[in-house]
Amino acid sequence: MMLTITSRGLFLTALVTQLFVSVVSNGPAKGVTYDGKSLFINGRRMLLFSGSIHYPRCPPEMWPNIFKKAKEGGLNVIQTYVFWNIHEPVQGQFNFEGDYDLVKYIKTIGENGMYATLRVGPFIEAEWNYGGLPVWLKHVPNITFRSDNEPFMYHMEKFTKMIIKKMMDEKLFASQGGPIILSQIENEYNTVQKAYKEHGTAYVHWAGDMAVGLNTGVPWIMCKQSDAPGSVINTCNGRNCGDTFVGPNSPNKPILWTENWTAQYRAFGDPPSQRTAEDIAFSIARFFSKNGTLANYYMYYGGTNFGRTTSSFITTRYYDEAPLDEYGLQREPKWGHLRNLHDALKLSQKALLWGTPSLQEFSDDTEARVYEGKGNTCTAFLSNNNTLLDATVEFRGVKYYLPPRSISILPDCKIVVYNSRMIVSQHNERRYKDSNIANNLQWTMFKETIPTPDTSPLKFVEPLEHFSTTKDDSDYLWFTTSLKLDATQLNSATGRLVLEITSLGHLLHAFVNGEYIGSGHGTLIRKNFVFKKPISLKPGINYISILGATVGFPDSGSYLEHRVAGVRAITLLGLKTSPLDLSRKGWSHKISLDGEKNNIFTEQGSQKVKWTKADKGAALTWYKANFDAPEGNDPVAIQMETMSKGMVWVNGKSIGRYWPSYLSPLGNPSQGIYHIPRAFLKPKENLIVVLEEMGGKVEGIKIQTVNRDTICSIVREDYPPNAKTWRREMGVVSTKMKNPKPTANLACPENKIITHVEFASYGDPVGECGHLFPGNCTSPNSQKVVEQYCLGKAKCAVPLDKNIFDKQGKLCPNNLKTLAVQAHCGHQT
Ligand SMILES: *C1O[C@H](CO)[C@@H](O)[C@H](O)[C@H]1NC(C)=O
Ligand SMILES: *[C@@H]1O[C@H](CO)[C@@H](O)[C@H](O)[C@H]1NC(C)=O
Ligand SMILES: *[C@@H]1O[C@H](CO)[C@@H](O)[C@H](O)[C@H]1NC(C)=O
Ligand SMILES: *[C@@H]1O[C@H](CO)[C@@H](O)[C@H](O)[C@H]1NC(C)=O
Ligand SMILES: *[C@@H]1O[C@H](CO)[C@@H](O)[C@H](O)[C@H]1NC(C)=O
Repeated sequence: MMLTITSRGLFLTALVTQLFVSVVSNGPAKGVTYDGKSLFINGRRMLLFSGSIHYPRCPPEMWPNIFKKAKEGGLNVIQTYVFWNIHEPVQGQFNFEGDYDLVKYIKTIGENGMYATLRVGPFIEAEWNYGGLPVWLKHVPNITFRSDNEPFMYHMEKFTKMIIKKMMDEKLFASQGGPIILSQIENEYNTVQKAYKEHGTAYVHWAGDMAVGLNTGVPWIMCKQSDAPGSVINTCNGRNCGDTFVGPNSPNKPILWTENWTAQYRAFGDPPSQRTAEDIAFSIARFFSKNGTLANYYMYYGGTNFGRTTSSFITTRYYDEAPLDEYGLQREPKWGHLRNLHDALKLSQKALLWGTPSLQEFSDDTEARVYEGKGNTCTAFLSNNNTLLDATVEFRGVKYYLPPRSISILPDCKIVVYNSRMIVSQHNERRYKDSNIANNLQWTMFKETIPTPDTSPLKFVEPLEHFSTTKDDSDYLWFTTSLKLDATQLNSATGRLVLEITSLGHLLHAFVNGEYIGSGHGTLIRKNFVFKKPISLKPGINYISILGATVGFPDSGSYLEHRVAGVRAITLLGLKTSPLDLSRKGWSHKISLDGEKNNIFTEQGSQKVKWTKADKGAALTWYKANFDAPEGNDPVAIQMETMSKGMVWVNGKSIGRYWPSYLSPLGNPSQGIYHIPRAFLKPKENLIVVLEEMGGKVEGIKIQTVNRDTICSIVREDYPPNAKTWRREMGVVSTKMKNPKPTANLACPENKIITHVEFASYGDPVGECGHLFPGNCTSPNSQKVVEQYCLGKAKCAVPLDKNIFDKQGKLCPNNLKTLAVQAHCGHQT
């Protein structure tokens, strides 16, 4: 996982750029250099606002729109990892096409006027299968990953060189006129270095030297690497780099934040995680107030872990809580509040990049961080670090109010254009709607045959280790054996017979004589588990068939090449001679399911098996149906909550693993709804195939469209006007507004207009978008005024003006007034 926040990096809009033409250049005209203050990109200091977006986590059809929204959000850098295992799935066989077209991805970033950071790794962690390392690497003789081990270094260097050459051949580095301004070698190595002792130190220095030797003309970075060698810049990853980062290991290296986590990635079994817009804004502002010049949001858009690409137990949806949600829709107020922050920092960039910092402390919790430079440039950050109490501070003769744990930005040391706690950007709520035309699903089914030792080719005394046996060709590995019992043994049983299976992870489904008897699974933290279930056996031969499954290879920690999973020990309890250890009884193995081998999720493969009308939900069953693309252009999702665990394919492409039966401690599925990119769909007759491992109600599956058409604004009288309304000219910050006041700004997504005003209250309303309520005083004309400003419009700005809502000033006169509006967007009819 990486979250990078770059402070002091500003993406210059055309307007701001003009103001900076006169700025002295301090580096070479081409390429990237740095000093202790900032990077120089093509000779210019810049503040850089960066966001992580990963190419394999969204189809290429979505890239341009995602980049456009990132740019509108104020980003000027896109950061991506390079995913070795998708590019070289089989040793020596490369794939850089289609979804994996890295060159096209970097070019598209450049075409959108943004820079790129390339995190080559090639170990990347990233909640990605095996941390990005190809599984074949595990089978290279004598290999030790991420250590000064000849086989590992050989393959790592070879891949790194190939990627760098590919980029250089296409002239993609800034030194060649391209968009790449930084590259990263290795990833958070400090977290495992100790485990490798002196081999770790030798390795990480070798890696840095090897990378630098490739002469890309742009700096290399190492995140979380306090002893980054030579010219390699060590950077911070985390939540609050403004306070936790001790700084680079040389005064000549700038302060860069390569991962600031916009939320937390989620594993199956986790409750929802959220990091508020206010909290992220606070830590980003803090970072820029303390000499930071580049911050990266990890993730700015998370997207989807399609197919089997996640690491162990990670959900299919990735960082849905990011400013752009899984569907690429703006999550508000996060997206807008951070855009406003970037605007405020851009207004301050001259002072931040060329000014001299100073600190004025007012109290234990409050302080001013000021940057002053030539020609009276001055920018101040006023901060209140107390999480409970607000504060008023006097700065240069003026009193400023600061809500709890908040930072105000004064680009001219006078006017507050932004406060991290006062959200003036719009809010919204995501809603799902069942599609009218896509839900006429006529399901048919195909049941997997439960194998016996006769039909399982791989024989061994005891169960084989799961990862090494499947080599990740499939999640699934069958373990089968037979057990002969005579009537006397059964009759003398002391009670019920119980099958006990110890597993090293991640999941198993047990069958006795072809009958499903139950499942068990581990967790992200504790992958091993014990499965125990009463069973019935008959005199004569009994078959025990265990389907072991993994949910992604591990991605973190040391010695990844030695991790193990799968069925370990099998015991039968309850016989008179009990317990009966079956672990060394002779086990036969079969890799993957018949349906997988036949690719029955494709149009062609589906014809290889016989499908019958679906009946009620048995374990290990494939289902198939056709559907037409849902109406309109909104993104498409599939509601899977009536199913248990498995995978879904649409037109032969896997949209990922689903596992709604794994409930979080709150009693809800960690993920019940899954994304089907529109790019996977044709207008008619789309083939959907579902593999269900444990049983579920297939008729409960619903195809939906997703929107954020419910938009809100919740602003209070004392909030600053939107940062966008301010200009900086000749060092003076000003606005065209006569009497600068906050406004309730609403804008519909896509080409929609406001069709209803669902809620409007000027007074003391409470709640959040989708759940707003009037308080004890509400101006009676609230609804009418807001409708006048907004109805039928694509966007509107309602002034928070007493003269409009409360001319007589009679409305609860002692309260600061809030204006809350909720509106619905739709297409013009
Ligand atoms: C990113 O921001 C969050 C929210 O304040 C903070 O908790 C986290 O520590 C930051 N990450 C780093 C690497 O500092
Ligand atoms: C692996 O290591 C062993 C012991 O060091 C050595 O004898 C063997 O030749 C090595 N194999 C390869 C393929 O390098
Ligand atoms: C910022 O940089 C200045 C000048 O290099 C230094 O004096 C100051 O201590 C730095 N502030 C922080 C918070 O690192
Ligand atoms: C700010 O407050 C947080 C939470 O109370 C605390 O952990 C941190 O040390 C404080 N930072 C400063 C600079 O006072
Ligand atoms: C309205 O007044 C009641 C009673 O004084 C109070 O408990 C409640 O918190 C008030 N509601 C709001 C939204 O201020």
